[in-house]
Amino acid sequence: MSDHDPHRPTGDISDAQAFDMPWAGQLSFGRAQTHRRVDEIDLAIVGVPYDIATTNRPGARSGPRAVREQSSLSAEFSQGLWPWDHSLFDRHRVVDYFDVGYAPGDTQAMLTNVIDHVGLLVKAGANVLTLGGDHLIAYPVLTATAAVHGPLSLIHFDAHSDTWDAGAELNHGTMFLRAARDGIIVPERSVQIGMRTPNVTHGFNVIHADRFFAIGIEETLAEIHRIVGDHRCYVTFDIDFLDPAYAPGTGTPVIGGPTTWQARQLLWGLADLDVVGADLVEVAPAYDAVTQITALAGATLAHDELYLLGLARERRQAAPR
Ligand SMILES: [Mn+2]
Repeated sequence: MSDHDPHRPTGDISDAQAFDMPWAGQLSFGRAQTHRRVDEIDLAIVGVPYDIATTNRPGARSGPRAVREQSSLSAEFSQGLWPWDHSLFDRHRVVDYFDVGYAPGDTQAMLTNVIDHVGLLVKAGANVLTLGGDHLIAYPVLTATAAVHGPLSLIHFDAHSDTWDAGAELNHGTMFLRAARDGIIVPERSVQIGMRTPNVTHGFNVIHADRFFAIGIEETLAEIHRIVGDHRCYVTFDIDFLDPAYAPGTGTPVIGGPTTWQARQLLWGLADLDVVGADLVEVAPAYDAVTQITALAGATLAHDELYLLGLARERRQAAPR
């Protein structure tokens, strides 16, 4: 990618990204450039290293860094991520905005800071891919995104529906019911895929894992399209959607889930939808295999999500509405 003479540094740190060496170089998503000039960003990657809303084992605070590290593999080829036919980096200003901070232990600060930073980016016209963090981080991201784009369809991949009714309790299993009650997502136009835990649907369209396996990828995609249509949507991907054989490094694993190949097929099938925001959450590297398969799955699926954002962005620019 970089064709300058490495023995003659230009003064820019991007010289040192070692593009041909996936095991080295800068720790930004896909070796994207890093800055916070919100007016100069098309696709932003934002990390939220927060995990104190977990209901089982914590550790997703280390997710953004682990996913970024493995993203040097998903972004290894200058032609783009297979099987997409282009590199996002050639067509968009892809920028890693890095992490949103908060005082450790202060959930309210995390919520406020994510709304502020994602709000700045979305208002400036960027589309944001957020790396979690536990799934609660999707709630402030949705709040900031819906403030600009209006109430959203949620396309939700997970082993859990995260619509648990626990009154005022806000944790990584309750926030989508809260978001629905806030009016920032529209349950009737939303679809949840992969559930293999008890749940009350609360008006959401739910494709449990057993039904997904029964009807297959094509019919699942058709159903998603029937439900979402041309409504603006947000894709949220909990890595525990995958079977723990493919993603052991997560806080609340549930056996009997889909494969990484099935997950990628599903994301590829969303390429014609009006996706305005996305996240990849719940990668907890401390429980990952030494092979880092969970983080690699997370990086690759997040990269697929970035393509959804890029393609939808190009269509909106070609035909504004
Ligand atoms: Mn989950």
